[in-house]
Order: sequence, then C-alpha cells, then structure tokens
Amino acid sequence: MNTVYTCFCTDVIHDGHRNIINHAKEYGRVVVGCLSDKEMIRCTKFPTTSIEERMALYQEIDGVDEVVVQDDMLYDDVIAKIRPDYVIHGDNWKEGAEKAVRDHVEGLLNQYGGKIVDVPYTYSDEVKKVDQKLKEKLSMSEYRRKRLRQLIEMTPIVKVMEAHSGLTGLIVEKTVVEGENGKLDQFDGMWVSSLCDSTDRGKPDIELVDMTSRLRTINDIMEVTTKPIILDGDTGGLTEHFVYNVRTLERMGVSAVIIEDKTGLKKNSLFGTEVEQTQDSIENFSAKIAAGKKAQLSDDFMIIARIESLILERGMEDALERAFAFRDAGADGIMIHSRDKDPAEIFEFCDKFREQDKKTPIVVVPTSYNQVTEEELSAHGINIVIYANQLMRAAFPVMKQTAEGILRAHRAKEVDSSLMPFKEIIRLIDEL
Ligand code: SPV
Ligand code: MG
Repeated sequence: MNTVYTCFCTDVIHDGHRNIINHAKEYGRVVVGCLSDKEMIRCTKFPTTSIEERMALYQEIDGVDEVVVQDDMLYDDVIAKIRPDYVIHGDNWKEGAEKAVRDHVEGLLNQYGGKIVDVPYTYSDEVKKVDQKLKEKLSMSEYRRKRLRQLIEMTPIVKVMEAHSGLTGLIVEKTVVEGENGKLDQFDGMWVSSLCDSTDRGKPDIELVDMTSRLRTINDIMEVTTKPIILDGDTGGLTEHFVYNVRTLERMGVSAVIIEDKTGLKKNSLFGTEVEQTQDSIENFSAKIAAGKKAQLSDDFMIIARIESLILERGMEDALERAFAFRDAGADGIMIHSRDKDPAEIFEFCDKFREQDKKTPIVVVPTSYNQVTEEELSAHGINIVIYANQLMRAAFPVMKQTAEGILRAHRAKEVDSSLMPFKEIIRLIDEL
C-alpha cells in the first residue's frame, strides 16, 4: 500500500485540513507530520498548544493512520525516514514564501520517484475565521507574556528587533526572509528601546519620556502585533514606582523589563565614560530587583538586570560579581552591555558566567561589536540578541535626504523614485 504524507502546523483543525486528509485517503495510508515547536516558530506560526496536544488533535481526524513529528520545515527528516510515495499539500505553497519548501520537497521526492499532490487551497469563511482567531489568541496578554520564556526554551537564540511605533512593530512582526538553505527566518520579539522611543519624540535618552508615554508606545505596538515585547526600563526609577510599573507591564502582556544598574540622571550607555554616569550599588539595585519580583503576580514576567560595569570601565570582576548578586536577588536574566568594537569582553563575561551558571538567560546588544553572528553568540551561552536601534537609524538618513531633495528641487518628482508607493506600505496593515 502506498504512503501519503502531509505536514500540519496548526493548533486548530478546519475545513482545509479535513479536505487535505480526504484527498490523501485516496492515495494510500495517511501519515500526518506534526511540525515541531522550533520549526513552527521559524514558519511564523507560533504554537499555542504543546506538540503532544497537537499530535493528539491530528490523530483524531477521520482518515489519519499515523502521526509523526516533523523536525525540519524542509521535510528532510521525514522524507528520509518514511519515503512517502506522495506528499500532499494545499496548492498555496506553489507561490510566495512557501514555494522554496515545495521546490525542496520536489527535489527530495524526485530522488526515488515520489510525487507531490497539490490540492486546491480551501478559501472558506471558516478557514479565515480560524486563522484570525489564532492570531488574536497570540496577541492576548497571557499568551504574549509567556512567549519570551517559551522562545528561550525552544530556539537556540531569541532574535529581538527594536520597534518604536505601530509601523515599526509591523515590520518586526511581518518581515520574513528565505535563507540560503531555503529555510524561512523572522524576528522573535520586539525591543522598546528608551533611546529610540525618546529619539522618535525628538527628546534625549535621559528618562525624560515618562512611563505613561512609554506605555502608549507599547500599546500602539501591541494593537497590531503578536510577538513578545521586552521593555527597556532604563534604571527602573524609584523602587517605590518600579513595583507599580511591574504590575502594569505584566497586566498589559509585556514579557520582560530590563533595568540597568545606574542611578541619578541616566545617560545612554553608548556615551560610556564621555559623560558623567553613576552606577548603583549592588545592595540598592538588588533590593530594587527583589521588590519588583515580589510585586509581580504571574510566573511568566521577567525582570532582567542590565550590568553597566564594562560600559563604565569598572572591570570584568565587578561585572561578574554584580551578575551573580542580581541573579541571587531574583533577576530572571542578565543583560551584559559593552561598547567595545571587539566582542572579546562580552565573550569572556559569558564564558565565566556560564562556568558557574548554565541556566540564567543572558542578553546582549551587539551595536558596536556588530560583526558577531548569532551563531557565535549562541556558542557563548547567550540566549537573547537585541538589535537595539537599527530601524530608527535606517529611517532617519532617508527621511533627511528626502526633505533636502524636495527643498532643493522645489518639487517632489526628483525624490519619488526612491520612495515606496503607499500602496505597498498599506499592505502591511491588516483590515478586519
Ligand atoms: C536602548 O536601546 O535604549 C538601550 C541600548 O538602552 S543602548 O542604546 O545601547 O544603551
Ligand atoms: Mg536605553
């Protein structure tokens, strides 16, 4: 008897899936692959149920003979193991981002005479509704909040990109690329940077933009996205205020706040020792972390301690002493910052920290040492990489050039060829 294989990456079964199975039955024994968590995330479909729950769900569908785990979005593992006579899929994978996957599967099947069966994709109201519901579920605070902890467990390194508005949030949410290996890739979460949130308002990064305004930026981003959010909480402010902010952020569905061990008038770390900056004492900052942890109500929310010792040239020993002290005070992660062009001091810190602590997540912001790859960071035990300001730095020069171009030409024609038509920009924006 022939084997027919299909891969599902969904938490909810709708007409489209049932249609695939009904077609599949005609070709032979039906094996359904359940895409693993880590591969589902890369495919832009974050799971809201466990792999065990999904497998049980697929097994219940009428006509399914067997359910297996598929741990490679390009099907290499399952095709090698099962050697199906047919792979069946909705014909929507003939174009767009999934076409590369189809081409790859076709190549694998050609090696032994297997075939692809494309079934007309089901465009029904039910399918649309289920897709929409899944998306909305992911944007609900209880799902969004815990997603960062889940990602740390599920992926080799969590890739976080700066967002400072609804539109930049949408770019982080929706940008998907196809890598050299044909695999898709995307960002995992968003960083609401104090530097970019301040700059977008034309203000300096000195904790001048108050929490109410920061919450508004977060809300704008949350309205149109589902990915987890890490807030740059500056120094966390007064401990008496920080505890209230922890509650608010947690309730909104923010996944983590990172606070830095500075005190007094905070200046941006990229200034280093060029400006006067005061580091908080280990004792005070530990008490702030402990108070924040005591205030939070869920287990999901993370308070991450950011150590400024390398920025302020206080040395590696000081950085490590602080890291262990802040962890012991309850910090759920450590962010180590550096403005050196060489990643050596970051790697040294991480290696030494990992000698004694294998688990506490480490976060880095490679703005100055931007030559490092995610793979290298991950090899040094780093769990989260934050690209902290690139979207804003990309937009600013182009906006400036455009303004200058119009002033020079006394009309907008000359700049038009370098502008994106609005039709393309609004494609990003969802209509209900
Ligand atoms: C920010 O993005 O606001 C940060 C990171 O705090 S840095 O600007 O590098 O200090
Ligand atoms: Mg900042």
